[in-house]
Amino acid sequence: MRDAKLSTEELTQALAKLPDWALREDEAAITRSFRFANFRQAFAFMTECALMAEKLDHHPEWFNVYSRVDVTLTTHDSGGITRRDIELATAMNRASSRPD
Ligand code: H2B
Repeated sequence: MRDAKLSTEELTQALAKLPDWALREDEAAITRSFRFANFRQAFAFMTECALMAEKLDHHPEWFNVYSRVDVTLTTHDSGGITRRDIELATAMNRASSRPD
């Protein structure tokens, strides 16, 4: 079943709990740039997120250069932001703040 896109109010509430995430200009995705100390840490984060993404069956769009990981979350099947993006963003925040 396709998830419903979040309403403006639901989105505002969800983003209030994700202060490091921004709404993309077209309002169809949320974005965050993660910074790490080095490539090893950035890649460890990506590895953990990749496993989480498989479990959630929800996958990030991302771009990595050295210690930086730029993430875009959107639900392709729904053409916008759904609860799945909020769940994955929350899980990615947690993964980024875990010690090695
Ligand atoms: N990830 C994201 N970001 N959006 C989706 O709509 C999506 C996904 N759909 N991962 C899933 C996979 C779907 O294609 C499979 C068949 O469940």
